Amino acid sequence: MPSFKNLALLFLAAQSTTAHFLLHYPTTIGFSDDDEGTAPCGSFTVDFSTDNITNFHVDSDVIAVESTHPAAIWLFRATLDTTASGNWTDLLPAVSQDSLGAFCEKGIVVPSSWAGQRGVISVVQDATDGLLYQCAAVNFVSGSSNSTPSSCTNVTGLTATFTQASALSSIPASATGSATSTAATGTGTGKSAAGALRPVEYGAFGALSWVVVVGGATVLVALL
Ligand SMILES: *[C@@H]1O[C@H](CO)[C@@H](O)[C@H](O)[C@H]1NC(C)=O
Ligand SMILES: *[C@@H]1O[C@H](CO)[C@@H](O)[C@H](O)[C@H]1NC(C)=O
Ligand SMILES: *[C@@H]1O[C@H](CO)[C@@H](O)[C@H](O)[C@H]1NC(C)=O
Ligand SMILES: [Cu+2]
Repeated sequence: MPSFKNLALLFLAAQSTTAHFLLHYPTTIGFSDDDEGTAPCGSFTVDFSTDNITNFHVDSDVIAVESTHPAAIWLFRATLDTTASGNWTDLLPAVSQDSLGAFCEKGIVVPSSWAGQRGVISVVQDATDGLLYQCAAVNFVSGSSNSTPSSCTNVTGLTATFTQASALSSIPASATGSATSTAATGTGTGKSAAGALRPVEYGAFGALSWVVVVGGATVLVALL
């Protein structure tokens, strides 16, 4: 007879096969498996009077996601536009995750001048089901987060590398509008805050190379 624990695991497995991806931190404004493909927030509308609002530290904080697709490319971005209709700032280059499961990017930096203002953190995933969206309503606060949420974990064997993603760089900011996307801190600055992802060489918009430290092994990744 299956134990309670096994049933719980089965239940979790069944659940996660239906969820394209989950935004664990900062808290999502809503998740709908069927409508996660609806830009800009997976069919949900930001509403600061009802949403669960997270304090997000401008100098260093985390974004925790969980993918049920075997491989995915992520875009992490933010805006002071509380309608999430545009004015996006990319927080990192696109990140390619080469495994299914939990992924937490630490050391996310947003412009320090945003402290004291409300805004939206957006996560976009490009994977087998196309572009999928989640948003979090946040208060940008000064300083660095001094605690890591328990949801901030990496699946064993995770590899994550910066990449280029044409689908993500041309995503619409809304169903009808066009995206205005700018680099958060400029190419080559602030990116070392991204934990083990370290840039070693930059091109204008073309060639990027990154040193990626994965489980102690260092790999040089060169991308066209
Ligand atoms: C808000 O988010 C926190 C942390 O994830 C959670 O514990 C709480 O239940 C949420 N509240 C609502 C109303 O969703
Ligand atoms: C757009 O973002 C910039 C900061 O990146 C901010 O100064 C400006 O107020 C924003 N505009 C709108 C309309 O949200
Ligand atoms: C997860 O892996 C990425 C890429 O290697 C790294 O930057 C990040 O700090 C890791 N997250 C945790 C919680 O260790
Ligand atoms: Cu899916």
